Amino acid sequence: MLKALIFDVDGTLAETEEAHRAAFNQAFGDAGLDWHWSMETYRILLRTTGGKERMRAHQMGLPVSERLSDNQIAALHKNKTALYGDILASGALVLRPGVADLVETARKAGLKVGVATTTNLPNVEALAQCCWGRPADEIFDVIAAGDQVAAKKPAPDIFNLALARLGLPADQCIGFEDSLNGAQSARAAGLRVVVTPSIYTDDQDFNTAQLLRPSLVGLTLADLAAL
Ligand code: XBP
Ligand code: MG
Repeated sequence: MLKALIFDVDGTLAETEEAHRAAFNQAFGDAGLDWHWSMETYRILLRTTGGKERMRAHQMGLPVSERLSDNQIAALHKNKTALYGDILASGALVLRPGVADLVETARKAGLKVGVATTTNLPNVEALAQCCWGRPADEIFDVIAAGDQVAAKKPAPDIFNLALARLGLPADQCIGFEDSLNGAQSARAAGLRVVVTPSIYTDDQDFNTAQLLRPSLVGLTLADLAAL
């Protein structure tokens, strides 16, 4: 029996990563750093989930004398989050095709709708306001986000937290992801997973997903229940 849908945010609900990349680059400039992430660099850096973790991964390629402390990374990330919020507040994003319909259909059918994301909570709120024009807690029954868990995707922790908050076992839920890290996280939490690759993950291998589609357009609850 299908009781809940659990969505990743970045790349799954909307193509957010160009807004994240712009916010990172602006934060680097604000801090007087000469770091700049091109699309090619960012595709590689996205293998590391989480903004602070991604900055740490980036600086592993720099001389030790140029590396920032954890406190400096945290300050940079705080500004990046504010800048990302500004970008979304300007209305820069739309939901990916099929997302709004599936969320609405699920809610009308009495299913719960949750979020399991690596990005931090203010960014989920910013996306809900930008894309739905409503607060996140009116769209989602539970939100598991960012640093609420110690280990980010591909670890199962964030999906496990969403399941715990829903009070449901994994076999009554389906996860929605756009990336290999995300699909592995959902699978490790015991979920069936639907993958809709995004602009930065279209070269990844999703052979462990139950369903791989270009978008959520036309996907019905009956299709999901049959997975
Ligand atoms: C998305 C991410 C996030 C964003 C940045 O992964 O890795 O880190 O790129 O967000 P997923 P923060 O879609 O698999 O959850 O800067 O808030 O960490
Ligand atoms: Mg994602």
